[in-house]
Amino acid sequence: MQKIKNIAVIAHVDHGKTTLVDQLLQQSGTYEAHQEVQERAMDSNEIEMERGITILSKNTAITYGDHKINIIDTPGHADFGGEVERVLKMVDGVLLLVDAQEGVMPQTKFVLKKAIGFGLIPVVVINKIDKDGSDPDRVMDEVFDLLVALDANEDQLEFPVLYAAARDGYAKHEMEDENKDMVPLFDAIIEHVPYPKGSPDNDTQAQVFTLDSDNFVGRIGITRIFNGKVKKGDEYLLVKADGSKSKSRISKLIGFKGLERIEIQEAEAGDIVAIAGFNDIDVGDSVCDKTNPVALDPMHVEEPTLSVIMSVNNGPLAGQEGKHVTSNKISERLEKEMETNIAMRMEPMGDASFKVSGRGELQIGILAENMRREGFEFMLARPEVVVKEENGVKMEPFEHLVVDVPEEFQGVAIEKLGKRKANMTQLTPMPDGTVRLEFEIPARGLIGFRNEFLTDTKGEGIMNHSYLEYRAYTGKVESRTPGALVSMDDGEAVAFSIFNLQARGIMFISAQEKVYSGMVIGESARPGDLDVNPLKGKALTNMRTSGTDEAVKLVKPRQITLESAMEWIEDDELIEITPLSVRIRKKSLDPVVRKRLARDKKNAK
Ligand SMILES: Nc1nc2c(ncn2[C@@H]2O[C@H](COP(=O)(O)OP(=O)(O)OP(=O)(O)O)[C@@H](O)[C@H]2O)c(=O)[nH]1
Ligand SMILES: [Mg+2]
Repeated sequence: MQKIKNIAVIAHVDHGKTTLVDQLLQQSGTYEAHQEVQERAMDSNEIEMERGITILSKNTAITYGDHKINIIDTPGHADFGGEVERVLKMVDGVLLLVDAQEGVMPQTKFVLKKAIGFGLIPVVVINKIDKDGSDPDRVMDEVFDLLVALDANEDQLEFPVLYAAARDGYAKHEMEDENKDMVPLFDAIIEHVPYPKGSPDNDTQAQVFTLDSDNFVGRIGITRIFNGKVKKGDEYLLVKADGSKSKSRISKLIGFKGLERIEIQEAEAGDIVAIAGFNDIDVGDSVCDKTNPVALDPMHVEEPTLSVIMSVNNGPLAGQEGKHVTSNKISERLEKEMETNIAMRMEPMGDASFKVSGRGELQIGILAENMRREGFEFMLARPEVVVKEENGVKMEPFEHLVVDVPEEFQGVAIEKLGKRKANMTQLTPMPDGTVRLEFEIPARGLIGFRNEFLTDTKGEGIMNHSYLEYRAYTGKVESRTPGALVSMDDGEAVAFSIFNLQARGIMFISAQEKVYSGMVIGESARPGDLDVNPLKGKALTNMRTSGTDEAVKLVKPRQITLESAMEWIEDDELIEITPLSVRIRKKSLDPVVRKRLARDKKNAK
């Protein structure tokens, strides 16, 4: 029987997980001599490469001595925490990376809490020790305190520690050690990560934790085999979370080796392999022996905390830039997403609209970004938190928030967060002259906060948050104060009018851009919306010198991105998203209707 170790690499965002996996792949000699490999090779999808972050967890396998090590690289951003949760059950150990300067951050807590809950003993890797500001001793203390706070058991508190610079390719047991490679880390994995339990002689039990597809064989389930064997050509029973069963033959069995996939004939308990042949295979399904099927527990991940209404674009420019624009197409696409993305939900709302729920704005934003790249066109409303009722009490999600700010911005950060119902739990002066402030805050208070925070701290503030728990609803939190500049006409924006409107606020559009009545073309300098005309040409009395229009000096408009728009909009606004454009508009395009709604709202107060 092959000797196998299964590990997941977990950490807060950017602490170096994917870079570490690069080095493990390289130094284990998994690549062929001539193979050309990109940096952060596991971040293989388009948006991951563009943004330099991991979004989907992915697995690879290396050989080290006589061991096979299956490694799952996970995302560190809080919005993709569901990815971490679903893989933790598939492994027998974790590498917990912590940045030697930043130390324990919100997502470090979230992922470590989950790992401790599964009874795993972390191999702690204090990473980036090459950084000037690094303080490995302090960070090591923080990790220990965190484990104590998480009620880790005695074995878990005995966790092994390594000090590493993943980018430079070394890890060591003590800071003083001189070695220049990853051998100490490989050895720590072999020594401290337990061998898989289960036996190849038992009846087959495997569970799917990721879906994939292959042009030739269709849907593929990447599975961890807990017991027995899986053989190509043999028949197995697929048991779904709802208990329904179906029999199929494995048409293709795929093993992992570095970045490659290889066809294999058979695999056994402890290993991670991809299985083809089951048409409706889903994440969480069990692949079982057909005569004695014993399904594994379905997978649980934390429920979504944020939702957004997605609807068919019905504005005046609808259908001009997108390929898939109908409610049917959008519905199909969302259903497909929910099959693989177990941390998200979708619910048809009637009126060609759907409620899409996830862990945060980035997670929903990435789905929307993927859809626009695929040719979809649609609208998004303002994100709302998912409110629940427990024993008659209205509950809302809370987040653990850490902000790092230069000392002079401490006051404004505390004041602004106070208005958003944040409760400060800790204030720590950091060695580099910044202050670390920790808060517990209703997730609602964070919607739209990032922009304001960056402005207030002149771009020097850093904020990080991750899900804490549901608590009693806290009442109204403050939101955007500036109003919108709303176009009152349809047509192409004229440079001369934009020039004049610049005095009223920050423009979102450039000259010649298409606008329509009810479209938001800028942020007003004052509270309250303002209807403006971006189409007004130059007054006739002006001298007509040729090229004067170009002479008009226009400030560069604020770039509206999908995510900045999600942060910015209010309840009465929508984002219009097409493969080419992101526009903001009023929900009701008719100015008369808007006036009436505004008056009703005022009267209601
Ligand atoms: N100075 C220094 N930088 C490092 C080290 N390891 C990684 N980095 C850098 O840290 C950044 C983030 O690295 P990634 O490997 O993408 O981090 P990650 O944890 O996979 O990030 P997510 O998957 O998005 O959570 C990159 O710019 C790396 O080059 C290190 O040992 N020292
Ligand atoms: Mg990564």
